[in-house]
Amino acid sequence: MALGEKVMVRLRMSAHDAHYAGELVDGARMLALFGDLATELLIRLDGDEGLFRAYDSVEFLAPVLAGDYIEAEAELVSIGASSRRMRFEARKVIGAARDPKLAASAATVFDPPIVVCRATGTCVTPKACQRNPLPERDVILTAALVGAEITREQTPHLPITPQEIADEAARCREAGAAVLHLHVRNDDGSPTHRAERFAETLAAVRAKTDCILQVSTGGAIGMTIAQRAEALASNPEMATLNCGTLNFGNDVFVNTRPEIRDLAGRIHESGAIAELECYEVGHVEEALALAAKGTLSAPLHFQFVLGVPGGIGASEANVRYLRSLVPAGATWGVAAVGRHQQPMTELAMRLGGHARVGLEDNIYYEKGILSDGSAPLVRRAADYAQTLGRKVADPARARQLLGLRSV
Ligand code: KMH
Ligand code: ZN
Repeated sequence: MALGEKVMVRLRMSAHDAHYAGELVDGARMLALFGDLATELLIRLDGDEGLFRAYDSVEFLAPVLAGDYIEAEAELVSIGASSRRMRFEARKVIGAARDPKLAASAATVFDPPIVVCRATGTCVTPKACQRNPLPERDVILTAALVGAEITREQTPHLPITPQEIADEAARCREAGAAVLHLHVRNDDGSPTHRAERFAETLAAVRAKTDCILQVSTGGAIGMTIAQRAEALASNPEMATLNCGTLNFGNDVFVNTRPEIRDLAGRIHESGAIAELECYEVGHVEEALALAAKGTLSAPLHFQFVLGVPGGIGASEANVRYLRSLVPAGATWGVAAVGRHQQPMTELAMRLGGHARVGLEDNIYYEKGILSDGSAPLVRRAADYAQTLGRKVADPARARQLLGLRSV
């Protein structure tokens, strides 16, 4: 059981449930359903029925009548040391037609379903009753500072020189970043993947932060695999492995299956741990196939890249499906581009995942307002994590969670 998981029940309100005139069912009947759903969430999370402490909001939004089929759902939205905050919704999906022109047995399917009740509340499982390890409470924030596409014309806040990147890295570390995803640039701002430039840039960054340094082997569109692999010479702790080809805007980001295996081997030889960049469902399946063959070693680290024109869309349904493919013991996070970055980052954190923000993927703090570097985006994500009761991991904790050797 992880954050964001849902449980659901569907049942028919009978004549016995009607409590008021007009076959009206009392609202408390919905709360009884919510209590059973809360109990199921607690049993799945803690192995204990726990206690319902309090509702902080209950809204009755439409009448429930005998004969209605009610679908009730509960979602685990945050986990404290013993408190468990949940969100509830009951919807009627079918109801008697109650039309004198039709047979008394006529019934209607409501499409979309009619929401009859919403609530939020907090349950408690005393620590002594908690029988299962808590799911991932720590969240790892990655800052993608530079990328290969953004230009100074698009934003004056783009760091370019090794020192500018190091200074921005320090601000991101201060804001809550544990991992720095790095591309490098020539002094004129053009993208390069030269080993010397990576060595120079990583040395400057290492001098200013203790973050986990993750180099890109994606490089820029059009770079050869050999060029892209030059980043590995700078002894990074992590490196990205792009797990498939895709249309990337109007370009094609080519990662043939032999090239993916080639880069996976080079990353392994360099001693770095791969982060699996997946832009499509098939990319996740490719990574799982490589792991099954032993080309990739556990623990696996998935990064779902969302919203790239040509890649999988940035939606909750897609994130929930992608997450369902992640095997036990693996970590997952999202890197969403542009306007999708903030909502998908927050969704991922609600669902127990990790997140990546930064100018590489999004230059705006909010619509029409450029972000003053990547650090404000990191800070906002860190602040949001706190509201969920999740702890922002520092680099040392992130190394433990990612299975990296401590430094
Ligand atoms: N800029 C992201 C959409 C990589 O550098 O290996 C893709 C990315 C991949 O960051
Ligand atoms: Zn990148």
